[in-house]
Amino acid sequence: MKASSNITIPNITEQLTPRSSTQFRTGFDVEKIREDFPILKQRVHGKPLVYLDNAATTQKPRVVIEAIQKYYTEENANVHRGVHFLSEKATQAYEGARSRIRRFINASKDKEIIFVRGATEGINLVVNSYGRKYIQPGDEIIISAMEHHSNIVPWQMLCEEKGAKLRIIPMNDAGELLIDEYEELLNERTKFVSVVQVSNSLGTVNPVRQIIQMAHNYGIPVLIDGAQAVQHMPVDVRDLDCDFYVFSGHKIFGPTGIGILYGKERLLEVMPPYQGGGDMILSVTFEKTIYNTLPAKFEAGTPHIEGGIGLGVAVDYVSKIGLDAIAAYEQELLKYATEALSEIEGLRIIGTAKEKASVLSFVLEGVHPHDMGTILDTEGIAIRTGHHCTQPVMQRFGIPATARASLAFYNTKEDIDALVRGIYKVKEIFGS
Ligand code: 7TS
Repeated sequence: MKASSNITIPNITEQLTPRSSTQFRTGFDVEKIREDFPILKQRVHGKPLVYLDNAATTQKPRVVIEAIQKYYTEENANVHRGVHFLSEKATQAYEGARSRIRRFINASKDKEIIFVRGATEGINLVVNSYGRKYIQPGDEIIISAMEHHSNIVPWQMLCEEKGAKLRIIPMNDAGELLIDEYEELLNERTKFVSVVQVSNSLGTVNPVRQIIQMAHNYGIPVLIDGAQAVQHMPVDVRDLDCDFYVFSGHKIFGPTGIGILYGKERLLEVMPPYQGGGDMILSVTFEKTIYNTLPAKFEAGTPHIEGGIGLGVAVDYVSKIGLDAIAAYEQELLKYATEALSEIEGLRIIGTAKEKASVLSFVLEGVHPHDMGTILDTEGIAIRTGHHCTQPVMQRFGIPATARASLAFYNTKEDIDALVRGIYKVKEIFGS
């Protein structure tokens, strides 16, 4: 670390105070919302916690924590099995959560909602079930240049096994997909399209409706990775007309280890099971097994019961605040943060698409992002640094890593001010 003592730090408190005192137009009561999240009251290294790592995982509101506690205090039993009182209660709570999640993304039937461990498992399920059944040698699968590794590696593994080919939709320097190039990639060999809705490392919101429509013109099914979308904007799978949609519970204020695969019924019906075991069968003999109907066919073994229940409560919590209100507030916060960061000399924002969610990746001249993250941590500020499981994005921008501040609706302008002050401290230490 190169320390320097003769650097002048602009008086950022002075600079930022007028902005901080301005109310956002949306009139979002963020202080009231923060009351719902006990962890946000913590101090870290003696400083108030400023949590800006929401793309990695979000914090949990009290209603979710209490639902999990209630489950273990009053309802715990295995589901779909017992005739006894508690098993009935647990089953009702778990299946009730499935309905809440179905409503949340506007799927038409509960059986189109498959509980999985997270976005990663949702994609792996589709690859291993649909992909292994329908992808043939010479086929092509299209993904984009900004996919998370979880939407690259499973497809690569499938392509290797099947002798199929992965084609990549490129992006421009702002981090926007080149839709004309996508059109060029689509042809009669294309058998699947799998694209992220919101990039976790750039923040880009992709025009997935158009991407889906274009694939459907060729009769090609589309999976949308919504891991960074559902917590920021309203998602309606029927309006999108996607064939599959995945997201992770822990990124939408729910528990870890639970996520959702939505699939159109007619596709899920023709797909073979992903895993074998209890619950996914109707009958078993040593000669033959008859598989269960949807959604059980894809849910082998005892599920993450309290995870599903917690996720159901989380999506209801988010719906009550309203995704439109959340999106409007976060857009104002994003604008404020983008302007504040852009004023810092030597700082370059990576990901400057016109349509963005509240994710800010950046690099600072002369400072490795890891050093930045470590110093910010001493100020109580949590960001993520690294390649964010999107190494091809880093390669595209010619950088090894970024620092990333990712915002949720409980973040405030004061959080952004703290981040800016922290970055000036980093600059002071590094003399950059
Ligand atoms: N897809 C996207 C777009 C993601 O951002 C992530 C996780 C995943 C899939 C995988 O989700 P999981 O819950 O199954 O692991 N993204 C990040 C991130 O940006 N920082 O930590 C995890």
